[in-house]
Amino acid sequence: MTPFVWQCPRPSVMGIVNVTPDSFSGGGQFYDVGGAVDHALQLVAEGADILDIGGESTRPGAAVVPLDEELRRVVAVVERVAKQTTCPISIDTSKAEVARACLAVGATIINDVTGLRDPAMVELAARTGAGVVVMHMQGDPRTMQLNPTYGNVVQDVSDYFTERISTLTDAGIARSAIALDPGIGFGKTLEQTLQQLRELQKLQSFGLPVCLGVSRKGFLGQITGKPRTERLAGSLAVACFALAQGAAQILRVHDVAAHADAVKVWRHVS
Ligand code: 8Y4
Repeated sequence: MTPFVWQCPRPSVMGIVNVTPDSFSGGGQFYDVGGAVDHALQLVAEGADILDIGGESTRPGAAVVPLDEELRRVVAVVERVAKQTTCPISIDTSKAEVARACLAVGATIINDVTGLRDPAMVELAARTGAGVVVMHMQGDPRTMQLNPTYGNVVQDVSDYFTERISTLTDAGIARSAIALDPGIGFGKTLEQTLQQLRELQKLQSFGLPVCLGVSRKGFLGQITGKPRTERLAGSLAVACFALAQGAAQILRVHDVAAHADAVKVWRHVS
């Protein structure tokens, strides 16, 4: 595989594709592969620059699905989508085994919410030349929102990236393959999230693309009182705030058409 190099001459829209349990299976034993493939192709038609395909192993209270099953279904979706589009595919996983299998069938980017905590993931990325999204998370998905604590969240996230960039490049991952992500909602209170967003621009000092995932997230609900289905306007407000400062190069979103329009209009007026 030729090494992946992030190129962000303009902001990219990364469309979220959840490979969710089939609603007919009544408990998450079977994934809706066809539905996920159709959704992915729909997002490409809406203007996605990248597709982020993932299972949902981190959702609290989700039915336990055997790793083999999750692996097979996510790989099947990546394989089928890769055959039908040239849109770059990122695989949302922290499991090196899942990433390896998806890279083998056409994914070129690893989006790892643990920031490549597993040395096997680091080794895989180095060996394959895959692009990586290194996300910050305090703690683990199960306990991260219990009592997130920082000296200064912006400084601590920045220090974390300094360490990760050094570890990853020492292991043979090219700097040009790395994107950073502050991990909005991952071990951060509302106030910590707002602080991180207000000072998001500071992450530009690394000279690497910054990926931002705020789409429909909990803090928007805390501010507006709206449920997940009614958080598009709030999501767009944060996206435009970040774009206007050049603070985010990749927007990870559910609503691709709306964000693609926002990026297009923002470019015209800026
Ligand atoms: C509705 C449905 C609202 C799901 C929120 C959610 C990020 C990420 C996630 C992120 C990167 C999520 C996998 C959480 N968030 N990857 N992944 N950055 N790079 N929740 O912010 O979208 S999952």
